[in-house]
Amino acid sequence: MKKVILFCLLVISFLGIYAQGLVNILADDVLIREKIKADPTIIDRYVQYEKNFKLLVERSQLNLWLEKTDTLINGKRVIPVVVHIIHNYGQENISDAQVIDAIQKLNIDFSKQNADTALTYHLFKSRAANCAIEFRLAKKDPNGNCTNGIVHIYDPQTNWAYFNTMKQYHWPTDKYMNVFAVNFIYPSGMALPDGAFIGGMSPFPPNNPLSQALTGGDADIDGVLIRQDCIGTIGTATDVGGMGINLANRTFTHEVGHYLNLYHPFQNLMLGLLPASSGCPSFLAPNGDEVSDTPPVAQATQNTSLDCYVPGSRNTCNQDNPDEPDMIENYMDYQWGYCNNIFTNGQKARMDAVLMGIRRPLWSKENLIATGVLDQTPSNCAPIADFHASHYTICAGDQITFYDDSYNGVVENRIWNFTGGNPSSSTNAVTTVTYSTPGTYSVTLTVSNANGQDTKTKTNIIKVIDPVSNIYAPLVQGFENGLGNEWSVVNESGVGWQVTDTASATGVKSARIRNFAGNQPNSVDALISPPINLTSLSPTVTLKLKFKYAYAGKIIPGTMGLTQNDTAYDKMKIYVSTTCGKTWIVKWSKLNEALQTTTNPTQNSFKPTANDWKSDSINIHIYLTQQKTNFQFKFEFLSNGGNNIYIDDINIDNGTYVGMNEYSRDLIDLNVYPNPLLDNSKLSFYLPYSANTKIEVYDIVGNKVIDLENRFLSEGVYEYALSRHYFKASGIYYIRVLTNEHTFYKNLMVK
Ligand SMILES: [Ca+2]
Ligand SMILES: [Ca+2]
Ligand SMILES: [Ca+2]
Ligand SMILES: [Ca+2]
Ligand SMILES: [Zn+2]
Repeated sequence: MKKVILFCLLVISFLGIYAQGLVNILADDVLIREKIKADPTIIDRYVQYEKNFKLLVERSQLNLWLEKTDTLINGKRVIPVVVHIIHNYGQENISDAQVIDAIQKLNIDFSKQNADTALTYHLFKSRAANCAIEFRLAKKDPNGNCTNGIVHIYDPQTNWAYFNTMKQYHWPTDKYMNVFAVNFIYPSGMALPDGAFIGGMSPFPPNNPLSQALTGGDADIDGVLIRQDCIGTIGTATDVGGMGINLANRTFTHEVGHYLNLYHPFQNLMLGLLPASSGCPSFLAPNGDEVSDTPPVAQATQNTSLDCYVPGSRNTCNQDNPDEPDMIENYMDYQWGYCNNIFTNGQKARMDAVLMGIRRPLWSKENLIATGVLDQTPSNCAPIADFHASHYTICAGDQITFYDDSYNGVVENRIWNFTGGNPSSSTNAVTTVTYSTPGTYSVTLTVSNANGQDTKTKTNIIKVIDPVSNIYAPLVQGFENGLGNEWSVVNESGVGWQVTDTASATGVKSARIRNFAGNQPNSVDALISPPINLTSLSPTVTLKLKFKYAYAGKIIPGTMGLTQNDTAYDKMKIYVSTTCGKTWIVKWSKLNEALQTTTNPTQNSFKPTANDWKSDSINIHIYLTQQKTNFQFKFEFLSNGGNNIYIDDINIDNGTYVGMNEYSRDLIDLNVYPNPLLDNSKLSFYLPYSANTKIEVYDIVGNKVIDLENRFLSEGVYEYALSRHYFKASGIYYIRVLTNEHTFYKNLMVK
């Protein structure tokens, strides 16, 4: 079954910002149309639902909801809130201060305390509603334990968050309004254009047939899903999508409007069956957003620059009577956040009705007690321990910095334990630790305050690697014998790199990610080589990382029309590291059609033919000239819900081989002293057997600059003068000692 989304998708295209000015890509209409096309009976259920719901609205307009006056707090209905911050220890792990700011701003908007009500068009000022709702962060969790209402959860799915995320982490939806702050909202079954993102989305109450169509009737999928930089007005919200501005400061207000059963003023569900959609009233679709004091709007009002439209300046529907301008400043329309400033009395009546109906348990007195929100003293809970490290693999002798990410209460006491590290313990929030011995190590953090303590141990998370690898080039990986123990696979979600016999460039096997199905868009897959010692190769011949790959895009018929030709393409990057995986440098990157090795994308699970394989290479000679003893590379694949990728015939070999297995450079004691070179420097070595021997000096690109020796030598010690004046230019040079059996190298610095 095709999965489709509707409701608020505030999609902002980065690409549009620089090329064509700021553009909102509107997904809603397309998505609603798709859903209704697939199941037109949604309309019947919707009409019936709205008919019943209107009865509740009428009752609330008669103030009959005051029967629950006992739970009004300062004249407001108080809704307990829990904010789940789903994060990957990056900036998306937003601060509690940003969440508290977001709740404050939400309360300002819902009680009409916002200063920009002054900007409301004069005709609409009298319709502006104080919604008399107050949101409060919960002080007790579902088990009655002390909470500050903000939960920080490590989960890489923050990069592809959707209904599953809400399902997985929600607290009881009849007790809390669940808010999920995430790094990236990625609806399953959908391909977003590169650079576009969704600001937030929120299902209507779970008894609304539109929500049911979406969630499959799962009442646990209920709450607000919002990008971490579209919630609140401080912290990451000041730099939405890296644009350096907060234009999404009302996304939270808008989404909570949906949560309380508000539609967009440009909504027109009935036309879902017709080719063109307009929010203007028609015989088939008279009701728009089901609110009478919001004038109808033909299409979402979208800013084309950072400026707001002048209030009262647009009138896209003339069927309204009297014909009023569009209420472009309504929170439920689509201008930038700072252009919006009003909920109407009609919208409030719908919110009142939903608070009398399905959402009534939230603000019942028993629930306010159960969630602790009647107690307004600042919470002081025991902290919950958590931490992350700057790096998880390093070379022996290198350092890692650890960060305390504990939450839920002030940390008054802290003790770290770093097995195998120096220091081996610490009480600082941020601590740098040196690891000297190769191995795998665990880290423990214990935090406490007067109300309790908590301990977090992460077992074997630190990998310390010998910087001199005993795996020597040449390296040939054709996957015919599997991956091999030394290789590692990172798989954030779904399917990962696996050896397959489905297709191959050479032999019968290759490595593949079966990305066509079962991989979450925006998740990362990596295939990482072991550290490779390059000193076994000669730098006289250029060294390249060679490989073959095969890839095609995926045609997704009948999707939302958000991507060109409805095709999803993915991204692959190749990185190298000479720091045992601590840091990586991108050497190769391809995405979209450029990654494709076929002429066309395909609707099927991609399986390459012989012609579909493409050869490529990356020049890595610099690492050979630098005599790196731990050269590593990784193939990283970023899924966009596209198709399968294959690699084969990975190869690090320049056809030379120093023969380290038998005679190492150490064995012949090949040495230059002083090095960097001075006028009295000498080259010396011990020749362990008698042989025809050449001694040559090469520059960094492999040009021979000096012939020092070319004759038969007996076993013994030899010494040659190597004066600075032999060399025209400063730089790195190589001495090559070549016998008929072996070649030995030594690098040389000339300053
Ligand atoms: Ca209306
Ligand atoms: Ca009008
Ligand atoms: Ca192969
Ligand atoms: Ca994966
Ligand atoms: Zn919306």
